[in-house]
Order: sequence, then C-alpha cells, then structure tokens
Amino acid sequence: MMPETITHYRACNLCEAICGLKIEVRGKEILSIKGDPDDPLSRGHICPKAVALKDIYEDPDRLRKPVRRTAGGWQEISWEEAYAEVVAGLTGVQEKYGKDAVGVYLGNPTVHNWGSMLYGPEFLRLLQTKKRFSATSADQLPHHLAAYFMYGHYMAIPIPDVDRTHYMLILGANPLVSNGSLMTAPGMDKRLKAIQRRGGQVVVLDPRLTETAKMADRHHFIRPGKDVYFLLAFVHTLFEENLLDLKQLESYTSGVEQVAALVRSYAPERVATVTGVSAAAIRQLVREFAAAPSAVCYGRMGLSTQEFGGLCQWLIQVVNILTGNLDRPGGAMFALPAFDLVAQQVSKGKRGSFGRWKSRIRGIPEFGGELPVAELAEEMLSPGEGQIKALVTSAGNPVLSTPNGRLLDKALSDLDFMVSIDIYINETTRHANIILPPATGLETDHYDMIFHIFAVRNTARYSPALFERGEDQRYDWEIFRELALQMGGKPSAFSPKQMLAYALPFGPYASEGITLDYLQQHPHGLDLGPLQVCLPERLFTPDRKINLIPEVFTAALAKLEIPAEEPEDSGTLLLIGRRQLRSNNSWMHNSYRLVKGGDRCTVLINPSDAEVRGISQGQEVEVSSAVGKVVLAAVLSEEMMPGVVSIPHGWGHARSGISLSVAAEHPGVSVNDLTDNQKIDELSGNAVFSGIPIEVVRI
Ligand SMILES: Nc1nc2c(c(=O)[nH]1)N[C@H]1C(S)=C(S)[C@@H](COP(=O)(O)OP(=O)(O)OC[C@H]3O[C@@H](n4cnc5c(=O)[nH]c(N)nc54)[C@H](O)[C@@H]3O)O[C@H]1N2
Ligand SMILES: Nc1nc2c(c(=O)[nH]1)N[C@H]1C(S)=C(S)[C@@H](COP(=O)(O)OP(=O)(O)OC[C@H]3O[C@@H](n4cnc5c(=O)[nH]c(N)nc54)[C@H](O)[C@@H]3O)O[C@H]1N2
Ligand code: SF4
Ligand SMILES: [Mo]
Repeated sequence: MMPETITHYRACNLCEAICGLKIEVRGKEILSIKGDPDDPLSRGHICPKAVALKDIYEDPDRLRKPVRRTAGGWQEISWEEAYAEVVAGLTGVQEKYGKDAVGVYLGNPTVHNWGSMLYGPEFLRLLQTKKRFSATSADQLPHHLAAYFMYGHYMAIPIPDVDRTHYMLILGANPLVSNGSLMTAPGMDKRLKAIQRRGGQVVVLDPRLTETAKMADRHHFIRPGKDVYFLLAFVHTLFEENLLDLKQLESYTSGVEQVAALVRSYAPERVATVTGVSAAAIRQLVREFAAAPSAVCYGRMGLSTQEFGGLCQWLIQVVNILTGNLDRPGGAMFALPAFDLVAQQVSKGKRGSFGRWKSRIRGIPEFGGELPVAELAEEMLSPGEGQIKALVTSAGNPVLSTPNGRLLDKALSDLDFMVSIDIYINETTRHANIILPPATGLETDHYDMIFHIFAVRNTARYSPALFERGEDQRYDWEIFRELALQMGGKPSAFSPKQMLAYALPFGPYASEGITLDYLQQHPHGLDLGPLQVCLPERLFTPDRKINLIPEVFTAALAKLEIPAEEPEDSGTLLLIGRRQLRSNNSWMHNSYRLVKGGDRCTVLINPSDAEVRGISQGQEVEVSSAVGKVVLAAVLSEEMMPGVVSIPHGWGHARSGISLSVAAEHPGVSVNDLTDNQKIDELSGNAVFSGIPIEVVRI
C-alpha cells in the first residue's frame, strides 16, 4: 500500500529569515517544499535554498556515521569508538601541553541549531581552554560590542522596525539577497516596497549597485572601508545643524555633549573625498533622516567586516539615539522572544565579557570568551606556551570562510589531533582525525532560540522533525552531551524540547498561555505582535542608562585619522565580497539545483577599470593580494564603483580529499585566499573582508 501524503509545516533553519515552509511528504519521499502563506512572519516568502533541504536530506555525500581518517582513506567506525578516540585525543594533548593547547572553532550553523546552543556550552566549559574562536569574529562581533557597552548585554541588539519605518538608511547590507541579517525579516522586497508605498524612502550606501540598491529610492557609492568617516560626518551634521532630538531617550542617555566634541572635526566637506560621497549628499541624507516621522540607520556585514567596523556599529547606534529613533516604532527596536535568552542570562549575571584575557600573538582582547579567528592560524603555527596543538570544529568551514584560509589550511595539516562535528568531508574537515556527523535539517526538531531575538515582529514556532533520525545517527546536542559525559561533566538530562517546555511558562508570554503544547497546536507559528517599546526597563547596563561614549570606542576614535588622498594611478583596486541567493556561505554547493547554470564565482569589475587593464567581458584574470592569488573570469559591470571589484565567498572546492561530488564539479576559487589575516579591526578583533588592496591582470 502506498503511504499517505502528509503536509508538514516548519521553519527553515538555513538562514536568519526562518521562513515558514509547507512540505509535502510521502513516506521518506519529499514531494514538494513551498512557502507557508499562513506563517505570521514570512507570509509565504521562500527562497531557492529551501528546496535544497531535500537535497541535503538525500545527499549521498552526507556523512551518517562517524569516520576516522587513515592512511588508506576514511573508515566508518562506531559512535563508541569515535567518542573514545576523541576524548583520548583531546585529553592527551591537554595533558601534554596544557588546557589551552586545544582550540575550538564554532561555525555559523551553530546558531541555527538550538541543540548546539543548549548543549555546546557544557562541553566547552569542560575543555577549559581560552582558545575559543567562532564565525562571530568574521561577521557581527562589532554589533555585539556596541550592544554590550551601550545596552549592557551583548545580544541586546536593536533591530530596524522595517514594517513601520518611514526612512531606512542601509549601509553594507544587501537584504534582498541575504534575506536579512540581525534583522529577521523574510520577504524584504515586499517590506521595502511597503515603506515606499507609505510615502517613506529607502537609501543605500554600498560600493556596488546591489539588488537592494536597485530598488531603493537612492543609492550612493561609498569607498570600501570608509563608512566610519561618513558616519562621523553624519553625527557632526546633526549637531551642526541643530537636528538633535533625543525625545524619550533624553532622561536615560549619558554622553551627548561629549559626542559633539568627538565629531567636531568631521565636517562632511572634509570626508567627501575619502568616502566618495559628496558633502551635499551627506547633508541631504542627514536632513531627510532627521525630518522623517521615523527613521532607522542599519548597517550589517559590509559595515562590520572592515578596518573600523567596531566604530561603525557604535556610530550607527549613536545616529539612531541622537535622532530619538531608538526604541520607537519605525526606528530601531528590541524584540521580545517567547524564549527570552537575554533575560535568562541576565538573571544569572551573564551579560557578556570583554578583555579578561588577550590573544597570544597580537594581544587582542577576548570577547564573550572568544578570540579573533583571524589569529587562529598563527595560534597554531607559532611555537611556545599556549600553542594550539589540537582543534575541535563544529559546523564551520574556516578554511574557506576566514581570512588567509590557505594559511589555516596548512596549519590544520600540522595539528596533533583534530575532530570535526560536521555533516560533510569538506575543505576544513578533511584535516580531522575523526568526524562526528549529526542528523541535520529535516531530521531535527527546531525552535529558533536566536533569531526571534533579532526579528522585526514577535512570533514563535516549534517545528517537529519530519523524519526520525536513523538509529545510527545522533543529533548535535546528543554528540555534545555524550562528549561532556565522557569528560566527566554533568550535562542536562533533558532534551532541547523538554527545556523549551520548561522555559516557556516562565517567559514573557506566559500570562498569555504560551506553552509548548500551545505552540504545537499552532504549526504555522504564533503571532505575538509588532515590536514593543521597552526602555529603560530592558536596559542591562549597571546604571540603567545608555552610555553613548564607552571608552573602547572613544579611545579608538582618538586614534583615527582621515587618510590622505590615494594616488590615482597606483593600479591597486579594492576588493569587496558578494553574497549570492543560491549560496549559503560555503556549504550548500553540493546541491545540483543550487549550482547549476553558469559559473557564479566571478570577479565583477567596472568597465573603466577593465579597459585600462585590457580586460574584456568573460576573460580569465589573475587577482592577487599581499597573501595570495586566484584565477577567475571577469564580468564587466557598471554595478561596481570604479576602483572596486567584487568576488563572492564560500567557493574553492577544488582541493584534494574532499567528498563533495557536486561542489567539486563547480569549484570556483576562494576569495579568502586573497583576504589578509593580518588586517583586523583593532578595536573589536573582527576580520576585515572589505577594502583589501588587490591587483587584477589579464592572462
Ligand atoms: N543567500 C545567502 N543568504 C545569506 C548568506 C549567504 O551566504 N547566502 N549568509 C548569511 C550570513 S552568515 C550573513 S552574516 C548575512 C549577511 O547579510 P548582509 O549583511 O545583508 O550581507 P551581504 O549580502 O554580504 O551584504 C553586505 C553588503 O555590503 C557591501 N559592502 C562591502 N564592503 C562595504 C563597505 O566597505 N561599505 C559599505 N557601505 N558596504 C560595503 C557589499 O557590496 C554588500 O552589498 O547573510 C545571510 N544570508
Ligand atoms: N571573504 C568573506 N569571508 C566571509 C564572509 C564574507 O562575506 N566574505 N562571510 C563571513 C560570515 S558572515 C560567516 S557567518 C562565516 C561563515 O563561516 P563558517 O561558519 O566557518 O562557514 P560555513 O560555510 O557556514 O560552514 C558551515 C559548516 O557547517 C556544516 N553544517 C551544516 N549544517 C550542520 C549541522 O546541522 N550541524 C553541524 N554540526 N554542521 C553543519 C557544513 O557542512 C559546513 O562545514 O563566513 C565568513 N567569511
Ligand atoms: S530565505 Fe533563508 S529561511 Fe527563508 S527559505 Fe531561504 S534559506 Fe530558508
Ligand atoms: Mo554570517
């Protein structure tokens, strides 16, 4: 008898948009994956990656049993053997060289996996190592730093209230392709169009005329890495033209006069050349922003991963505060999730940390117990006390995702021991001695512990697994739990689902009867309404005030100088990245439906820059930087600001020893063979991906 067709509703766990999906299944066969029109947050939105959940589920290259690397190739082993070898490998290195000889790297899917979020920490605690790294320092660390110092908790990041704003100023983000980040807002095209329909405006500053910029009311090119000067001029103009209006924030914000002094020398006229944005344009933006009924300045990845990313994220907060747009409908607001992780942590005295210790090589302060990933390779390669000799990676592919990935690639091959918790043998995990593969995607249940904190509307949704995990498979949380047990720890005996059931009755919507049972009765998700005004109650700073001028930022600002104009004929171009709708960082290129079609790993270059180099459309070029070179096809496009070129990240699958049969046929090259691990934002330790000097020559 044919099994019946069942419809499942669940949240997509691939990116921050957490779209509601409607999935039809017959037995083990996935018949269709569509957007769920009844999801209160995504309202039917979906992107091409969601359908690839089927490909990941079915992928014959995906590991389902632990494997051990041997001289003769990879060998499947039992979980018992694998755990025993991992614990022996890690403790062996720690006994010989000390606790800090074991490093840890946690990648991006960790935050999309509540099991890892709940069970990873106990394992990390037991390792007792100060050598912890994650994708955070290749991404949003500056946001956390600003949140920690200004609002008192590193996760207290205000989110653009896109659904009510009248003016959205976007710097260094391309939500039409990324589907939004630190702004869970599925269907941004509709949301941006709605701003325009209610008479508002969307303005984008980006070195590329992006998909988002194309639908904006206005776009300005800005020179890569120079946003800090634009933002300083913005704040300067607010003071100079008397456009300040803190409104309700006045009574609990300190440092306003000091800000005036800090920005005094940054008139728009002084920064126009360095930023590439005219003084008139800057002044117009400031006036429009201040005059709008509500406005929000939003800067994301492209703003964080630059030389002064820390200062940029601080200044964005300053802009929103000085114009009275923080904690105001249509401005930048805080979400209130049903599983209120921030309040839970605060009740335990956990707000984040900064500077308790410093990195060994470059003396960068720890943040949240982590060191900058740009230093990971050197921590392995430099001999001496504290050298990393063994590594744990979980849900990360730093060989492709961190600056100067080639150096890391080399460092990994010299380790005494490495274990990876991952579903693939890829550019990073190929160096592991043991890979522990978790059940993933549709085999897991899901509650988004993290991205409801950053959502533009309060909603909640619990999704059961579609498919039982195989008897031989383990969830990420089971792997962390077993490792912790074998290392003598006492991990919780409850499953993530049991923890959620326990937490909800103590959460902010308990009085409205939101329990796990109630969530399960609402498979499309629950609408908990628009973002709410919540300050000063939800300020977690010790004095319950917003500090506009934390010392880390003012000290870094004091060292800032406006650089001299660059010589026109130096021949150097500046490199930036490019996210692509059918990629998800490095790890979804093994889905044929996502990689088919033409080669997407190309360098975009302005026709004028191509012409002087004799480069024609589609021609192969060599791109070189201080750390490496790659060869790829050039695409000439007026989308690029003159002097700037763009290469997407996450490609570079032509390395030996990986087991990704589809990706290997569509390899591309890794842009992080060009980015420089020596270049970091000194204030935050964040990696720098924007504004890397490079040369492009025709071959
Ligand atoms: N399809 C898809 N979606 C994704 C991802 C993916 O890989 N693919 N990754 C997910 C992840 S992990 C994240 S963090 C988010 C990121 O989400 P976004 O921050 O929206 O990411 P990007 O699309 O990289 O946008 C960065 C923008 O900054 C611009 N830029 C580069 N340098 C500068 C600069 O110096 N100044 C200014 N003003 N702009 C600059 C780039 O041209 C680009 O348009 O996306 C998530 N969503
Ligand atoms: N040049 C440049 N570099 C960048 C960026 C850029 O824009 N430009 N973006 C940066 C950003 S924003 C980020 S977030 C980082 C991402 O950096 P990483 O997190 O290091 O890289 P990913 O490609 O996301 O790798 C995810 C890994 O998780 C595995 N995985 C997938 N699902 C699961 C699961 O359920 N469990 C486990 N255990 N593993 C799983 C995949 O197989 C893959 O190995 O890259 C950064 N690097
Ligand atoms: S936008 Fe993100 S969450 Fe939505 S379907 Fe695509 S990958 Fe999934
Ligand atoms: Mo990211």
